[in-house]
Amino acid sequence: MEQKIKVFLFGLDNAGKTSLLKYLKEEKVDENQSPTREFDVIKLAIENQKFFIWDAPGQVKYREQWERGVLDSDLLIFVLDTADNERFDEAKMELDIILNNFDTIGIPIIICFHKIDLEAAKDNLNEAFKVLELAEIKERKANWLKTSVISEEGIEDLEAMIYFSLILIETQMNLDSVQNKYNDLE
Ligand SMILES: Nc1nc2c(ncn2[C@@H]2O[C@H](COP(=O)(O)OP(=O)(O)OP(=O)(O)O)[C@@H](O)[C@H]2O)c(=O)[nH]1
Ligand SMILES: [Mg+2]
Repeated sequence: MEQKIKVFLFGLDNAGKTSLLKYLKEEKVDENQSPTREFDVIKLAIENQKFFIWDAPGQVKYREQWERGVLDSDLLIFVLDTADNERFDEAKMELDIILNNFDTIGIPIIICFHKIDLEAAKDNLNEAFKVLELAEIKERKANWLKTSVISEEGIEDLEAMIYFSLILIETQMNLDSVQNKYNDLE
């Protein structure tokens, strides 16, 4: 049976999640991308492996749905609008809610410092690192990169990171099954 990999893509409204996902899937940029209003599940194939990416709606009124949307995820991707430092604290708060969610324990995360084509984003990068406290993320694999659908920076690397996260997931699945067999012996 084909393995179903679920990826939870989240971040504040206007961060650029849907744009990034569209670019990964179709290499297209929609200048008039409208805000997402409900979870959109997009199938993305990388090297014949299918990933089911849940694009979360970022506006405040939809965020309470994230708790349900994140269930059974294999990988988390957090997108930050790096140009908008006025919302870094809000972004950090929402990131922490998901990281502290019991259902996401041990699940790897990729952080995208997005819109890096903008000068403001480049200027804010150090501040973004400090506010998000990535070094403090414990007991899960965390990776970060700079991305943009305008300059295309980081797009191929992001694809590679998503793909290689699969190895981590498979390793964990194998460990789980070894553990189950071991338990059967007892
Ligand atoms: N400069 C720049 N703008 C971007 C980039 N990615 C997205 N945008 C713009 O950012 C705005 C928001 O993009 P969306 O993809 O709708 O953001 P979202 O995170 O999906 O927002 P919600 O669906 O409301 O949660 C749009 O105007 C995009 O054109 C980028 O890499 N660089
Ligand atoms: Mg969206």
